[in-house]
Amino acid sequence: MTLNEIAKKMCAKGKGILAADESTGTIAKRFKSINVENVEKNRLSFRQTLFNSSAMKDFIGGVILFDETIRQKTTQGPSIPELISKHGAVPGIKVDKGAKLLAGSIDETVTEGLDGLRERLREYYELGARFTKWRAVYKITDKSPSSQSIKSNAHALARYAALVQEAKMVPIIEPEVLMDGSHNIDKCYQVTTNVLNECYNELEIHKVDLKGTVLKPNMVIPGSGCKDKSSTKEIANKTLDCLRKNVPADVPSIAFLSGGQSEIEASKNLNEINKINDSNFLITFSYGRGLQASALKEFGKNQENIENIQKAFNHRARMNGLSSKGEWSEDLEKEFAA
Ligand code: 5MM
Repeated sequence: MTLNEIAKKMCAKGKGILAADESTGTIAKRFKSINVENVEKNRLSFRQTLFNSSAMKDFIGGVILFDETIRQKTTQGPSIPELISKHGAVPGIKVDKGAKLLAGSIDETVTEGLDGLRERLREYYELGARFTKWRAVYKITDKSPSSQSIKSNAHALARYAALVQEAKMVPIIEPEVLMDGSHNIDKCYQVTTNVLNECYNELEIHKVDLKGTVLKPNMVIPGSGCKDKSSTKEIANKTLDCLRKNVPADVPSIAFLSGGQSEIEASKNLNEINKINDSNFLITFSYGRGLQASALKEFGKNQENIENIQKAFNHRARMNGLSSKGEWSEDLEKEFAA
């Protein structure tokens, strides 16, 4: 398969990406919230339960894994990447080493992980990965994001993407403008514009073939502490407008992060965007919390109750599958939940 074909397969109509790449620290927070011990056995058990769900075949085009997970064998025998591929989904891997303090800047980060990346990529390909992910993080405050943070993160994202294509995998480019803060939707629009522009400048300089990439952006949305709430329609209009103006047409697929939105908000907003999507972009989800929150709660209630955990996951995957076609509704949400 060409990189372009893989990028389209991951985000095929009606499907999206499951972001199950929580690093050990992040999964620790998630498990703490449900009183589950953060040990390898439990991490495998939760993820394997999701990857064995019936929704995988119909609604999931790709799964982003963490280094530990891509090396694990399921308790039934096959490796985790084999289990994912069996459902027709593409296994992928998070390859960044996290957002680290950016020297010379106050409280901003740059994502690290370029040293030794070429060698790590070779190994991940052997383990079955066909796409990768790298996340840059930008916080909106009076002083940030600074041009130092926007430029350094874009440079790292582009060098990462070039190495990944050299290794014959599709890079997911994830520049996340965080929802934290009291900024309004227009500020988010402006910052997202600046961030995307700089990313695509650098990607061009580093000769990345955009046809073989996937963009994983934030939606254009007010900060979580903003008093002026925006309607779903306004979020959809501004998000699509921002993407149309700042993402080159060669990019085949755009898969949003959920970024702290509730599961329903994430489905509702994605649906509205797809209802008005008149671009050629395949627009879908690449959700972590937006797909897993309810399933995680069930896992916390009873780890052995696979049926309930899978039921919760299947429902969210199905709802987001509908949203990726602009076919979700509150009625269907209730009908299928029943
Ligand atoms: C699943 O969380 C991912 C990993 O985060 P850490 O490296 O901090 O552990 C994260 O990159 C995720 O893929 C995206 O942020 C999307 O997840 P949400 O929950 O925002 O949809």
